[in-house]
Amino acid sequence: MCGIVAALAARNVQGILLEGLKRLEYRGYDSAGMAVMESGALMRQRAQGKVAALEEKLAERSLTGSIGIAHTRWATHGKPSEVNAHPHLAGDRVAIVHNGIIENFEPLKRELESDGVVFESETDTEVVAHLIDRAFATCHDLLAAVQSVLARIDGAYALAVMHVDAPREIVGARKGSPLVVGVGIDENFLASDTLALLQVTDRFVYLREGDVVRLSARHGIEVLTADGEPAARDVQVYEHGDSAASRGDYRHFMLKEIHEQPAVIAATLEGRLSGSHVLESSFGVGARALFERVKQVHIIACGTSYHAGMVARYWLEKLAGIPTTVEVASEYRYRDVVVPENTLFVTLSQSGETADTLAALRYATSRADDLTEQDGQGYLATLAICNVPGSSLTRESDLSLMTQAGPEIGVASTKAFTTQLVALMLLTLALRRSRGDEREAALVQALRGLPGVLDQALAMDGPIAALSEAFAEKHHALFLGRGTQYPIALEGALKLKEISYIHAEAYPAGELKHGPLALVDADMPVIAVAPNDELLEKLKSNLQEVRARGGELFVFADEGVALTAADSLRVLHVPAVDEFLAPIVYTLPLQLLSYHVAVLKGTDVDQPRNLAKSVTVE
Ligand code: HGA
Repeated sequence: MCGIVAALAARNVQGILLEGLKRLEYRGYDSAGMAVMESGALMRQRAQGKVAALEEKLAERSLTGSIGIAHTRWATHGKPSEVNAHPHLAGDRVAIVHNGIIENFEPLKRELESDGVVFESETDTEVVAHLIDRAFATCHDLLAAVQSVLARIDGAYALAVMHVDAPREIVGARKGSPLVVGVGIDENFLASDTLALLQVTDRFVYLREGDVVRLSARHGIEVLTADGEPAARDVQVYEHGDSAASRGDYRHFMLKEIHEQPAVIAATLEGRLSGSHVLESSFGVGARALFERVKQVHIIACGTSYHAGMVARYWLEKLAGIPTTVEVASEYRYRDVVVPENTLFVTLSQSGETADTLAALRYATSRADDLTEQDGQGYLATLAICNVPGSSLTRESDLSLMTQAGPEIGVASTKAFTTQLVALMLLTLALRRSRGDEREAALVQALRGLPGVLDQALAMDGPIAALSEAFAEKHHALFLGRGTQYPIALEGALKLKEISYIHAEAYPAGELKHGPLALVDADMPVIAVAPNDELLEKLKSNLQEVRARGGELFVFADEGVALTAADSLRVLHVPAVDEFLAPIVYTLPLQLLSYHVAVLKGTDVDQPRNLAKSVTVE
């Protein structure tokens, strides 16, 4: 999604803003722009396409000044074009960058047009620029002007605004879209995420929902709540270092992140296990007492996180005996949900800012209030499983469990997914009634050994790279799995779609004969995930159904599985592990397969077309 960077410094800011935009490229975007206050005038450069195109323009005509705002745009209102790229100006007096959607922009635009305002772009954002211009003309204070305009706009936003008559100030605001303040020495910054600013600071203020902030040479950083009250916000030190922002020796961030999985899973487990138990305190204060009352679980997520939730449903029902539903957030939030007594509401999101998931959490909380009024019921508690500390999702949930994946730059999620699975296994074990039994001890031991098994799985890289050649020319692929491997098949298909643009579908293997078998021929590679679990024999019969139709089969199977490779059947052995952890291990070869197919096809692996990293608009 869009990225914002803003800087108020005592030095030239063009380089800082440009580097910030490059660090935000991973979020996905279609155009970029920058405005700098140059000798009391707002100067702007914008370009459609990559930040490199903006950089070329800046090489021809650089922007020189110590205060500026910059943006990468992922179009929601108006096509990707230079004229729609941010920053937007109003009367050469106001410059604004915006992430999000102004839902009531149409009536506001009509009102401004009938007042003689001529719009330059098709965006919703430009409305805000003109409203601020008008408000400033009356109050002559940028902060007050922005506050008065925020009272008129509906929707989601992170904003950064400059005005020529407030030449040493930047005002920012956030509601529904992320914005952090980077705290420097005699210089301060705003950005959509910390990564954009790690080149200049490791100290951050995480703004809260509704916060408005003024950076000024005179007053430093002033934060106000949505009600206009001064707010004290802690400065937090970012502890992951700056290495996440570089690919190191890897060709792509995605490959680096695939290879980081053993380490980040070890980090996610650290401090969460004691002897042969999971520590409930990892989930927050009071988790133990709450968990004892849980009778149902509702899991809400989007995309890859939704697949993690689907795996957890099998775990929670089989290991903990707790009825569980899993639903995509964009459906859940518009549905009349029935909440059985003592239901735990769980959200999964890498960024903690996913618009639909956040809206679902807010809906669940409001729903709980309705239900409480009506019949004494509502959700027992809300729990967020998330990778970004201080994010909206964690702040607004009763409990949270942080995954320790570190920053994930590749748009296609890899390490965030497997660390979510580990977190969900910890939740499953923490919710079991029969705590302290052999099953828990065995799983805790298997979890401790998991990073080592994942290292072995990564050694499949070479054979998988060779295998990927069979896919590069194909237009379709079918993934099959059963039980917990069905969501892994879905995730494998999603990965292939996302980065190689090959149309891929996943089915529970038992569904094959109920429809998709009609698609199977020599041009449709079929990938099956077949660990040595109780469903293996059934899966083998499904595989015969494919072979009988001339389909080309690729089977990922445990080392002990007796499947003999043949002309139309290729078998890749995956290191064996406790059957409950197999979905985590089997994910890695499927990630590697998508990666190598995409590399062969020459697609943009880290920033696939049309996609954005943290989806902060609905
Ligand atoms: N609505 C604005 C900003 C879009 C956005 O935030 N994308 O992530 C536009 O279309 O320019």
